[in-house]
Amino acid sequence: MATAMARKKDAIHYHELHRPAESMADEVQAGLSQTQKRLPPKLFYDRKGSELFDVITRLPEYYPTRTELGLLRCHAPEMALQLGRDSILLELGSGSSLKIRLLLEAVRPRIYVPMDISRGHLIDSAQQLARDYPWLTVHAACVDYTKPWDIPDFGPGRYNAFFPGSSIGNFEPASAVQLLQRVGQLVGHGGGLLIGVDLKKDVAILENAYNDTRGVTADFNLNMLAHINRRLGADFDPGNFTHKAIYNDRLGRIEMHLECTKDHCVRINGNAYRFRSGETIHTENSYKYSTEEFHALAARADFAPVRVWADQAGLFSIHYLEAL
Ligand code: AVJ
Repeated sequence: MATAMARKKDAIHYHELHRPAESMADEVQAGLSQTQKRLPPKLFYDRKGSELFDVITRLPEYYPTRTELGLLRCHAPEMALQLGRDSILLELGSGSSLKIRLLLEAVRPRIYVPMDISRGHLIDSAQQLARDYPWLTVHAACVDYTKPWDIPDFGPGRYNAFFPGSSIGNFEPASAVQLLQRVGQLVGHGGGLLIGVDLKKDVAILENAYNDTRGVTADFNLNMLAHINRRLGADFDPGNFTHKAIYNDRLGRIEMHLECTKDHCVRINGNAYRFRSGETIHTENSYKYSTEEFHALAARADFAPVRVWADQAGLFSIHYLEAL
């Protein structure tokens, strides 16, 4: 049981639910062996990547974070009414745990469970939060939520999940359904899900958000190669790749790629991978959903729509749904 792994770290309880070393080499090997090479977006988030992502969230072109924060500020009381008080509140991909601050006073959960793959960043953020909200019990869990996972047993009570940032957009629709099904099992019948979903919109706005003029998104994308070098002793030269982000209109998603600029080989764990100039490594999808599309997706995971909040310009939405 996961609880056995709980350790008190300063002001928080910590749960180690992730065994990264077992899987990373296999996932990289599998992804780079395909005709269209691919690497999973979770590999963006080493400490440096988490820091770069925080810079992205403040860029003028990157509207999602700013817009979602505005919605949270504006509608926190209504959202709190839906979530109810004294719940056990899980957060998927909690990152710096900044968004939850806008809800905490209104929601007053009994237990807050930030979950993230970036261990150091998770612990620092959870500890800071616990210091700032002394009344709150914090159970931080290092989790790779792209794999089946369980949470410690927090006993009976109302369970809610908070999944902001439109990270659900990183998943292929079929995998998104699977993840939401898992969330539905964790919160149980009648449990709530408050989830941020990026809306379909003008292509220029979308593409600019992933091609910022300062090149931070490019650094974020390229940092994945440095992360793999460090963790797996690979010899990627990031100088041989350039950042590329385009909107795929047919599939309704932003695609990020690392485009190879010269023929060369990369060695990882005793294997050699051949790269040709012009080919790409597909590093991320970011699906965009209309409200109707997202309701249909959620229905496949047995979540019933209850409320949706969106900004005036129709850039971003936050859904509250209930598990059937
Ligand atoms: C964290 C997955 C929501 O898809 O917009 C930002 C990640 N990638 N810029 C997104 C990201 C490039 C982000 N999510």
